[in-house]
Amino acid sequence: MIKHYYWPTPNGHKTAIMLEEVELEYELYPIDILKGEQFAPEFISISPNHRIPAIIDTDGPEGRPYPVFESGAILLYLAEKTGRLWPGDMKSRYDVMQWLMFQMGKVGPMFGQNGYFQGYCPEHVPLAKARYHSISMQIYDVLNQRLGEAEYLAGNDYSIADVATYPWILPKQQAMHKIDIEAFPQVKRWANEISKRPAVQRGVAVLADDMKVGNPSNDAYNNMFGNEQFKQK
Ligand SMILES: N[C@@H](CCC(=O)N[C@@H](CS)C(=O)NCC(=O)O)C(=O)O
Repeated sequence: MIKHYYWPTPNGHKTAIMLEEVELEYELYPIDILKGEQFAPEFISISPNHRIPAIIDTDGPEGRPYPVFESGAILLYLAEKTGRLWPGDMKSRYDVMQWLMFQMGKVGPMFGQNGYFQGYCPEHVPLAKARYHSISMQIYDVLNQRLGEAEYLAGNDYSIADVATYPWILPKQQAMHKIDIEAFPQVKRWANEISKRPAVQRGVAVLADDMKVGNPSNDAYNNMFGNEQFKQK
């Protein structure tokens, strides 16, 4: 059984979708990052960088409980455990790996910064807004080019690379990131296709009403972006 430590953000949606896709039995452990629940020592013992998502596989390697943090590692772990959304041959695996790494190393971190400066930063910082918006547009362009030559990010088949990337392209993310999806028709086509998958709809719906984008309270801001975030734990 998988214990899923989760809050409904783009990184959280990745593992929520994956668990629905691979149909493993799981229990939900909400970690409200607006309330600072991510700083509880029990959670930090599972996720040392106090970020969701995280899992514990109660039936891990050698039959022992095994904790995993970092969404990309969790997707790989669940893919390997189930043999799903992760191809068998080496070339196809590394086609997936490259786009998964691109999501983890570029899409998530840069869209995250763009979202912060567009939607959360209490100051108007024009240079930061322009910089992260331009980087995000450039990333959308890379995705658009790729999806013009392949149906899914890693080729013909839907994979964990798509599971990782799709939640960052949801309409509410586009709005926060100030992206006009019409300028990226292949990304629009791909996102539309993925949005029809029942497992994706179930995954994105988990606790969906609990996460509001923008306008956090002072406490929530401090927990996610302010003093609480940077205290030594
Ligand atoms: N690289 C991490 C990033 C996870 C992450 O940034 N999670 C955010 C929500 S999307 C979080 O838990 N924030 C709480 C905090 O920063 O304390 C991953 O992919 O798992």
